[in-house]
Amino acid sequence: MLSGFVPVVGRPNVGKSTLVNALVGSKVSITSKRPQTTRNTIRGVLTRDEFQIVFVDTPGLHKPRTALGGRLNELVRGSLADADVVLFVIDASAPVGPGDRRIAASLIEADTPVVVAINKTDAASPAEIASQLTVAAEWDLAAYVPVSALDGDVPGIVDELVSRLPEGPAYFPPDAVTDQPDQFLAGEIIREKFLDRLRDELPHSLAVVVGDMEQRKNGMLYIPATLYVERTSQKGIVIGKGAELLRQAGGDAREELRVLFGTEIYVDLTVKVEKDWQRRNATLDRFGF
Ligand SMILES: Nc1nc2c(ncn2[C@@H]2O[C@H](COP(=O)(O)OP(=O)(O)OP(=O)(O)O)[C@@H](O)[C@H]2O)c(=O)[nH]1
Ligand SMILES: [Mg+2]
Repeated sequence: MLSGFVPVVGRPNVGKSTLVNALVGSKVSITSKRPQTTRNTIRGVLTRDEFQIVFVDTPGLHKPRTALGGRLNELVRGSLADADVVLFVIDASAPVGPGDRRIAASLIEADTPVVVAINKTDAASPAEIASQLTVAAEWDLAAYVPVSALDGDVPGIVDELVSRLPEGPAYFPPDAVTDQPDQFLAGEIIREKFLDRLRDELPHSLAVVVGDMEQRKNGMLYIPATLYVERTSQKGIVIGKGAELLRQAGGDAREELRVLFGTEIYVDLTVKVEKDWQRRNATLDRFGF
């Protein structure tokens, strides 16, 4: 069969994770309107008789301002080193910028084939799409495909990728969509529900660490999660007035986890302050970055 690894790269917030979910046909990676939502490399697998594509969703490439930011960029570079084909995502609804150009330049240097997805076509006029295409065409990469990941309108991407894959083994069982441990996935879904409801800079300061999950005798899956913020003032915001935010976001997470794991869920949330964790290497190690 044809098989290989396809890192999905681009600036923060261009829709990489939404696109991976649309291509895999299952939610493997959380998404949000906040930049820098994805903080790990997340594999999403698409298997057919003739091929297996292992998509590797990656954090948005950006100018790092913290130790975490630096680590995230390194993670993307590492995933590019193992690439068979690269899927480079740009935003059709915003002009091609210096961030996109920097990424394009580094991709041109490596000689892995690059397929460019021009995403968010639903939010762009035909003239905007055409203009972004014209600018990006100058990079002379392997293929250019306009898509709307949000609408699940992603025609042609899979064909463009498969036609450039080498012969290889199936890296994952045919029914696998991801290789993430349940514990990690649960933490991500909890984090997503807080990102949906938090404003300003706080999303960057939030980390979620899930402890040992336990199937209880009453049929409930018990999920203990600690939410880490960077300052005492943020703790109150995450909890909310009368613990309202904690209850609402916790409820959203419980609902999605119930469907995902097919069992009743008890999400036990604790909020702690871990001062400036994004900037401290020891904490980043402990949080698994
Ligand atoms: N209108 C529109 N919005 C989209 C589309 N794809 C993604 N989005 C939105 O763009 C925002 C960012 O999407 P993500 O998939 O989280 O973006 P990302 O590139 O993974 O972001 P990072 O992980 O932060 O780098 C979310 O609000 C998505 O709903 C699209 O095709 N059309
Ligand atoms: Mg993402």
